[in-house]
Amino acid sequence: MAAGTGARLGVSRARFIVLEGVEGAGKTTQIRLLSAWLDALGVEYVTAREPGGTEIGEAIRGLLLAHREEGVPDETELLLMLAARAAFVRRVVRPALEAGRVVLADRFDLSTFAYQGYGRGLDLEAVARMNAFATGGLRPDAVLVLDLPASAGAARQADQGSEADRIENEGTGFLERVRQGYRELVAGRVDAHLIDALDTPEGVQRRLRELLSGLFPETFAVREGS
Ligand code: Z5A
Repeated sequence: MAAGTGARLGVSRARFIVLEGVEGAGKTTQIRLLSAWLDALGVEYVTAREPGGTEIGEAIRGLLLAHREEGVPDETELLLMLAARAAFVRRVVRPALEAGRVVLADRFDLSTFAYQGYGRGLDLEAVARMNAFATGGLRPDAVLVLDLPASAGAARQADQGSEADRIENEGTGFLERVRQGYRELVAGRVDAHLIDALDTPEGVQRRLRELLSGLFPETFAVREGS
């Protein structure tokens, strides 16, 4: 059975919200804008990225994203992502939800299904079983998938001048499989929502706020004076 998030544990405003999408979709930008909104609403929150968010998770991130001459077997990549996630859930997400805070996460389990499942071609059912072990069954309250063609995301990253990491370096064929994977995954999950990320940052942010206020008014509705 899925373990409870803050809301199910009786902490009314705690919600686990995940931003997803291909590189350059705007997750970091939107989390920054959502943070400003939550500040204005007086909602307590934490933000974190995956892989990462903990000391061990950040060390694993370094292992995963560095370029390697001999390559990284797909199974090794999957297990490292999940090893980082196990620490992330236990050290960051659960404590924050239990303290009544909103968690805004830059990636979670949909990334694993999209990248290691659709992108690498690993068996989706096996990925789901291993992911459930790593998370202890914890599921997000909402997954907001910023959708845009992989080539558009890569172009944004190139404009930014940042060097491609090992996974980004797989090229647009791989990243387009990931993008299509996200679209199929959203269609099969009630907690996931597809958002057009080709809109302006402000337009995307408007849509995210509308969505969250509609889904969880007790957490995200505007209160008097905020
Ligand atoms: N990965 C995996 O394989 N399996 C897993 O289970 C997990 C992860 C958890 C982590 O990278 C890598 O790990 C990732 C997936 C893999 N590899 N890839 N690809 P990451 O999450 O740290 O980084 P990223 O997602 O690849 O890139 P990013 O820099 O975090 O992208 P972003 O946060 O989505 O975008 P951004 O930084 O907000 O914006 C990028 C640029 O676009 C920037 O210049 C913005 O100003 C601009 N931007 C943002 N929004 C807009 C709009 N709306 N219009 C125009 N320009 C915009």
